[in-house]
Amino acid sequence: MKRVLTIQDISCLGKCSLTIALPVISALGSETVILPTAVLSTHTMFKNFTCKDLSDQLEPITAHWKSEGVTFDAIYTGYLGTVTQIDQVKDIFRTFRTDKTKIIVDPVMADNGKLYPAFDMDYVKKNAELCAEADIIVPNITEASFMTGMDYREEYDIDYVKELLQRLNALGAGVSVLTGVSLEKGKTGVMGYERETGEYYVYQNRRIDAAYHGTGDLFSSTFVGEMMRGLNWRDAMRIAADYTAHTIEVTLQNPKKPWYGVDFEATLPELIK
Ligand code: PXL
Repeated sequence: MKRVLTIQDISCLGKCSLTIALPVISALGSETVILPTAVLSTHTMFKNFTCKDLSDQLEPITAHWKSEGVTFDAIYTGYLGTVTQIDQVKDIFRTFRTDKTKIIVDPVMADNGKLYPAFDMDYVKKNAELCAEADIIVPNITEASFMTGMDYREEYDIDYVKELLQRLNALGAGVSVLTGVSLEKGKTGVMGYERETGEYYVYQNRRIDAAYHGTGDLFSSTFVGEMMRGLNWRDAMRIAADYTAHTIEVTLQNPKKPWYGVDFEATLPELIK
């Protein structure tokens, strides 16, 4: 069985970061080891959330694992809290990276052209450094534009996306997967670039006009879980895009109209079939 380490916060209520990564990657058949970077009462789109930073726990926890001889087939990082925490995560990569460890970085920090409340340009720069250490990165268009210094655009063509991917590629990771890429009216999806082959890969499906929190985490967690099942990055990206779109559609049909997260619990049985 593959073993994945995922490093991100626990938002106790909110369906994002670890509360998505743990169930999804486990359901896809990999042992999922978690390293919580902070405990929040909810994700940061709620008002008045509490937050306990766990930076001082990262070193003792990982030192214990090291002394136990633990190894990982993948390390997947998502939302992190601070610039110093990203430096700690870089150390963790150095400690546990082997020839067969896939490092997947989702530089969670922004969406819809804006940084999330806790972040600034120093954080953007640090996240770009973290991306340089990854095998695969999965930013959305906003995060990519911040990290590459390109203008964020709501409307664009494929040349804009190719340029973003080339600049992401220059950051250092071997595969760059951009999420939230809409190349035709009524469609949205993903587009990736692989340095070794020089190939682009586009996958588009229907666009659903709804924005939920945690959908980026759902995409990335599914992507990681599918890669660990042995799929190549293109197939993993396609399945993760379909699954995320389907889950948004199912959530929209929920008469209770959830606002803070998607109903992935309802769709997970279909994913693992
Ligand atoms: O889904 C990304 C995410 C993860 N964790 C926390 C967040 C967010 C997005 O805002 O606030 C705490």
